[in-house]
Amino acid sequence: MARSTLPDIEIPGQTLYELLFGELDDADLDRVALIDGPSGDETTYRALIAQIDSLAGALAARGLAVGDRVGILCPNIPAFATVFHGVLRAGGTATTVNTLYTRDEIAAQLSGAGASWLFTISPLLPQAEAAAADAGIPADRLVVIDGAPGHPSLRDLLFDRAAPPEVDFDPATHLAVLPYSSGTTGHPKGVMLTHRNLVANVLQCEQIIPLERDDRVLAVLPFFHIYGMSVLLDFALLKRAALVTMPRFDLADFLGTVATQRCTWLFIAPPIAVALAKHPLVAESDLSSVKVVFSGAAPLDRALATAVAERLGCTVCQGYGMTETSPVTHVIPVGRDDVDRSSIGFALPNTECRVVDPESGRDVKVPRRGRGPSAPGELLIRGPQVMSGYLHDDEATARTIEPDGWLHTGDIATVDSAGVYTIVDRLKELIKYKGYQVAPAVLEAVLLAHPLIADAAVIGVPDDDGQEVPKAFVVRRAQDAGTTGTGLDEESVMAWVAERVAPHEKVRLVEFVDLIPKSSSGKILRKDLRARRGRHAAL
Ligand code: 4UU
Repeated sequence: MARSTLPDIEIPGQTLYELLFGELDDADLDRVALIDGPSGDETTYRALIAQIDSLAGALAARGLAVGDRVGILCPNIPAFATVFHGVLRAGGTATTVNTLYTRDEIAAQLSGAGASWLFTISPLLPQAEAAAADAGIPADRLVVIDGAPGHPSLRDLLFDRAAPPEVDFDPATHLAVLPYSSGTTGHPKGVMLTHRNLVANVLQCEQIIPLERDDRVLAVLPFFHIYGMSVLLDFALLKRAALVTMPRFDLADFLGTVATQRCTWLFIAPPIAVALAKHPLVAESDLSSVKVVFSGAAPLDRALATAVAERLGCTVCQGYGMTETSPVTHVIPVGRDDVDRSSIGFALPNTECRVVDPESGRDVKVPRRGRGPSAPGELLIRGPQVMSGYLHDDEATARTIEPDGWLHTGDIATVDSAGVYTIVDRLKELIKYKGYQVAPAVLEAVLLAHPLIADAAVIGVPDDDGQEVPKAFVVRRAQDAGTTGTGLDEESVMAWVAERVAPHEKVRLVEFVDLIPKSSSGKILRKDLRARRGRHAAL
């Protein structure tokens, strides 16, 4: 067991609103908090806080009680910050929904989380309306931020001019957010994160990520995912930096926005690093304002990190974390050029780590100085950023968090004598496609519903750029076996899945097999499937 090499910090008993917006002086209030990338429209901290307070007041006046759950299905626009922090300010719990989700996926999350309100934007209204109906959310509680007939708009709520409510809850136990994650296995589950979890994580980040007031931070990573939520929407605002929002990733827009807005920090996931390293458009763009590119959410290759650093003339760093840890647990400090870019750096303050051999259950030995990394083992985390559990799923909670607080990450890591951790493999079944979670169990259920499929398993394999993509192994039904053309082929399998899941969850490779390897208890032996393809074994 190892504590962080950094000194512990005190975690105050504040709400997230109190921490972020409790103490701004006039100079801070006049600073720009948010810039809408496409239009360049600016929102000051003063305006943002006024909107957050008004929205909290309106929600309370319209019946939102402390602890009520509110869905947010919205891309990165400045109003996301108002809605998110307004809901938390009123004592509500925000369940942020992936904007790519199908109507059924949205409905499952809203129902699972028990949401009684939903905020969305008019282009997403068809799926939002259908999902809200399934989840029993009435039309007057489906707020369409930019307005739509039959629904309140954000403007309507702000025009109530209601004073923010006096709310009373314990930040240590009150749920601030319920993002969804499939964790180590199965379908997505509500991750219960308290105000204390989020407050702790932004303060932990502050010790190791040197973002400053004058920084201009590109916010293209979705706020609905924990990385964008904590690191951008919470941490960058705590630092009084300016967030430049982009509703979707498009390379030309991305490069244009960085150049126009003179962004200094880019928080990205590895597929964007691939584009930055390789795409010809990058050579034509003015990226001279960029000081730091910070990658997370999936493994960053060392050569890729070097290529980006050289091409942009900036520092490339990496962070690691998961929804269940609010999310950040490890970061490469900006000034430490001696630290390997393919590592995840050091544990944050107040964060304890173990690397445990999954076979023996024993902690691996940390080698002495100069002896290289330890043997690999599962990374376990304990700290104030660890979730309180999965919503309505005691079994998954018990499987993931030990009684004494250690959280199983499902990732395989090594550690060296200096306390530098490196993720070398994944024990859990989760797939990361462009940094998004893809749960094999979800895709396997969709595949098994096909009348011509007898059995199926899905794993992640690397594409030509080294990025992970979902691949299905499929066993045809007996009557179809051996037939070609008439029955099941790769395209029809991919199309079947594509019609039923969000775009990032599509199966992108298919291989027909005679049998899915399984253990005696019926668990899919994913390692055996990975081993079928030698060059994929190291993912
Ligand atoms: C190898 O993706 C996230 C959180 C991302 C994040 C957090 C803090 C990025 C930067 C940062 O500073 O959360 P989830 O829940 O969607 O996915 C978690 C999983 C991890 O368990 C691991 O398998 O995503 C993978 N992962 C990484 N893998 C996340 N970051 C890394 C990484 N290297 N740097």
